[in-house]
Amino acid sequence: MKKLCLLFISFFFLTTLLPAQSTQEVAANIKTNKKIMNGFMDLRFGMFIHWGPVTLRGTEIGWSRGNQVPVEEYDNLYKEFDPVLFDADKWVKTAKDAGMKYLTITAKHHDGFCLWPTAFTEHNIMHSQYKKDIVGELAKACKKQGIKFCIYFTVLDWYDPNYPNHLPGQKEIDPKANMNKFVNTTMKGELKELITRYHPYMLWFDGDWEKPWTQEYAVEMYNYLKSLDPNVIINNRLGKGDHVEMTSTSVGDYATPEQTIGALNMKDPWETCMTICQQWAWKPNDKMKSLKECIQTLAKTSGGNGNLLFNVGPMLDGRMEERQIQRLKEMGDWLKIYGESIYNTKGGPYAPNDTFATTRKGNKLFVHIFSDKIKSLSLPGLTDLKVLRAHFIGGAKVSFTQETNGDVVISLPAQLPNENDSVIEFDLNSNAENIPVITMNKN
Ligand code: JFZ
Repeated sequence: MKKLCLLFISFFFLTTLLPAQSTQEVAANIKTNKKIMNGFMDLRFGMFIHWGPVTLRGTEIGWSRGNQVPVEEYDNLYKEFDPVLFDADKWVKTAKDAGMKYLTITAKHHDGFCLWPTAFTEHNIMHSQYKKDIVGELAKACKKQGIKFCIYFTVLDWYDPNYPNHLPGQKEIDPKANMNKFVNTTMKGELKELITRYHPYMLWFDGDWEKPWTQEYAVEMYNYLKSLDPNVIINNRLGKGDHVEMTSTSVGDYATPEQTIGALNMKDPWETCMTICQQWAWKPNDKMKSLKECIQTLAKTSGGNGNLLFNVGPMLDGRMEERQIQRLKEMGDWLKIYGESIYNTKGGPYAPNDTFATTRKGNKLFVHIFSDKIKSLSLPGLTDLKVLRAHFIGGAKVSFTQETNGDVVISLPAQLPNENDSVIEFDLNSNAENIPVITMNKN
């Protein structure tokens, strides 16, 4: 009787209470643990790589299919894809020399082409001229050179007949498609291969906005991936909804503002993804960002307490462009001097602007100066603490005064030590990480 009763109670719980639990609550319960997320956020700077057969045309990955490149032509490009100069070690070294701590490759973009030898579709690298496992070689090179290896994977698959949309922006659902089968067989199968073979540190999902993809699929997928690797980090584009900020219904571990620097957020982890040129995939003679823009983007991202996933599109022969390698190296050279004000820091307490950004670590407050037009800078609201000393990283002492209300006024020299971002290191008499967010008055 007792057993029967228990059985009844369990049955009641399973059938009545569990379904009543909203997707929202389920989603909130399954985040990656904080220690792992803190480790990720300490890295601050990673390389995004968008690459595939479409580089034979130099148009945008995925989106140019059926637009600038006819579908029939796009879908056959992989047969002539032969990036003979691809060298995983060189790519990873380029990332390392830039000061990047992780690397994310588009294993599969919306066009459905897979850069690894998957068993789930023939639309993969083994059926190109090249026939080498790009994902595997990058995973190996990252491990060897000591940077974290991560994988971009999109929900979309315009090539697979079971995925209900076959073209960019297609609204009608193909009645012959089978989304359940696509998700449970193809998508899960491919992701299982990726996780168990290459052990990615993070999975960068995309495509949550697609109609056939539901929040229920997302929650189930998150749990499935976590069952394969409980530590794998997952961005918030697995679940439906806002990319820019985490919400109560987010499925995933961190927010993903795109092509724009995220706002200061001391609570939720976030990572801005941004292109070094204009296009995600390689485009000949694409307009490249200046070194100033690159460095200040990284400093502002750190100042807002976020990471920067900076995108490079390698060429059809497998090389990265020399001018991009150079630009990245210049960022790395800046980081060699100023890295302590970026890696392992927290952003804030001020929100970054075009004049300055702040980062902090223990008793140190770092002030990144972007503009050489200012003679002095006021930092308000530093009450209950004392600034002991100040100097430019790698340079001279900085003169400042601290008023009785805590406000600090910095006098800047006519010539700043670095034209892109000169960093002043302030020693405080207490932990800078405990300062609450300070709002600047605009006047
Ligand atoms: C997506 C991809 O489509 C793009 O190719 C690239 O991989 C980037 C990192 O992520 O970009 C988007 C995402 C969402 C929209 C547009 C582009 N959207 O919702 O309009």
